This record gives sequence, C-alpha cells and structure tokens, in this order.
Amino acid sequence: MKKRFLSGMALAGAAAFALTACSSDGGDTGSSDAASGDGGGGGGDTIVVGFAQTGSESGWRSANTESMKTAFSEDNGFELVFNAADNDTAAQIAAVRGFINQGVDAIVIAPIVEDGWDDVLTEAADAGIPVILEDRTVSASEDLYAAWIGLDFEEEGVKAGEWAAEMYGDEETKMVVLEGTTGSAPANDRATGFDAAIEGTMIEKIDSQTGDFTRDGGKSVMEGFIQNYGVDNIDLVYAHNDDMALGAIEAIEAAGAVPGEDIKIISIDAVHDGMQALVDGKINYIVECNPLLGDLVAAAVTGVINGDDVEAVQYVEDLAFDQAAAEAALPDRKY
Ligand code: GZL
Repeated sequence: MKKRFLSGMALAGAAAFALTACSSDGGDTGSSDAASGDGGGGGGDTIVVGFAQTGSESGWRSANTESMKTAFSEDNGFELVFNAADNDTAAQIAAVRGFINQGVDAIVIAPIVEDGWDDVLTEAADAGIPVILEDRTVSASEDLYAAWIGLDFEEEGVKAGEWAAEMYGDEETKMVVLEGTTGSAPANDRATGFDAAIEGTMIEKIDSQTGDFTRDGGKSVMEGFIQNYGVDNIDLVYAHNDDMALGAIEAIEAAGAVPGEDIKIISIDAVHDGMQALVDGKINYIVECNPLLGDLVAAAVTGVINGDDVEAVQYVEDLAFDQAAAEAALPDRKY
C-alpha cells in the first residue's frame, strides 16, 4: 500500500484540506498538534465515534488519548464513546463489538496487538460501520478498515539502530533489549528495524524481554537482567519506549551504576520525561514517535463519513534527538 509521509506542515495542510472539504462552515483549523486543525463533523450532523484505546500504559498513550479526545470534541461535531482496554486484547475486541451493537457511525481502534482482528472487523463491515486504525496496525486484510494513521515503527528502529551502530558498533558491546507489548506492531517492527541496522557490528544482543511498554515493567525486567548478568556486563539498553527506559534507569541506579555512562540507553517516543532524562544525560539517544494524531484521525473519520477520498495509509514523520537536540527542543515540546 502506498506510503504517504506527512510532516508537520503537510499534516496541517492535509487536516485543513480535509476539514475545509468536509465542514459546513470552512472551519477554523487553528493550530495545535502535529496535524493542526480541529477535526470537524461533516455537514453539521454529530458523528458518533467509538474509540477503542489500548489503555493507559505510558506517557505516550496519555498524550495520544488527550490528542484524540481534543479532536473528537462536541464542538468539532463529534460524540466520542471512549473505551480504554487496560492492555487487554480480549477486552478491546469486546469494546469494539459493543460499539457495533450500539450502532455508532464510525469506529477508531488503536489495536493492542496485530493479530486476532479479522472476525470483529468483518462484523463491523457487515454492519456498515467504517473502521479507522490509529497508531498501531493489524495483520487483518486492509479491506477491513478504511484508513490507518500512525508512525513507521520499523524506521524508528532503524534510526535507533543506526545511531547505536555509529556510536558503539566498533567495540564489543553487550546489549539487553526492553521489548514493547508482545505481538504489538511497534514491538515487532522496532526490533526488526534495529536488528537490521546493527547487523555486522560488534553489538551483541545478550537478552531481550518484554516490559509491556510500562515503567514498572522496564524496571523489573532490567532488575532481572542485572541479577542475571551483573551490572558490569551490560553496556547498552535498547528500550522500545521511554517509560521502560525510565524504569531501567531506576534499576541501574539502584545497582550503583550510572545510567547514560556505565550503561548507555537508547529509547523511542520522546515524551517529556524521556527527553528530560536525555537532557540530564541518563538516556543517550531518543527517536521520536509522535502521539499527536487526533486531528488527522478526526479528518479521516469525517472524510469517510462524507464519502470523500481518504488516504488509506498516512504516516506521520518522526524526529530523533541526541542530548544537544533535546536541550534545544524540550522547551517547545507539546507532550
Ligand atoms: C507507538 C505506541 C507505543 C509507544 C508506547 O505508536 O503504540 O505504545 O511507543 C505506547 O509508549 O505504550
């Protein structure tokens, strides 16, 4: 499927175009997050949207939920029926079935894991309810959803791995990995991209385990790695998100080592606490994963409801930060 990369300005344009094309009064797109704009119901009727969110596992998720709730506001022409599934896939699928039974106008899903969606997406299609995916992807047929808006997780892994290869690839480096939620697209793809980027270097992956994208999970898995290998035998941590990296920092400090110096840390997301740890030298590099998708998703829902052409795949571009770049960017960050 054709990839379409949207930078900040392009996002604003895309969202503004979609809103102008759809809203009855031309809409004041305003300027807020990566996709400035304000969502906007089509033709003045309220659009009832069921949103099945993963849960509240991380700082990234909180920012994503806030962005979605802001975009799908009553003022913007929506009635949002929100469900957070507490990282429980069965509960998330049940929530989607509930939206179908409720007869909502559209369903938005941030799918916890890639697999297991064929049946309920088919039920939504049979009920004539369009589905838009945001953030993560699914393995089900692309015919079962109208659009996906999110990030290129494999590219995020490549960016992180290329920096690791450049900085540490020429010397024997023992690495442990804090994986995201097992079976999720970001965990799968960030591993694939990173592993490809460090191929042929002297970085050796000695262990890899899921911390489920949570700070507690990252801390307890890192404690186990330190217990098994000894703090002096781990040189690098690759964390699939900042929350797990922040948990690992706690474990490393509790073991009497210095994060960012004795044990280097590379992470993904660039949420505020992660960027602060990067400025403080406790994390060495962060690849961004922009959670502010609400306006683009709202524009896609409005477009689908109005029968407009909506880009089926919309990637939001990510930046990457070393310590100097984080110091410069942190004051102006929106999440
Ligand atoms: C990525 C998103 C991931 C974040 C985590 O788009 O799905 O889930 O990287 C979040 O912080 O929990």
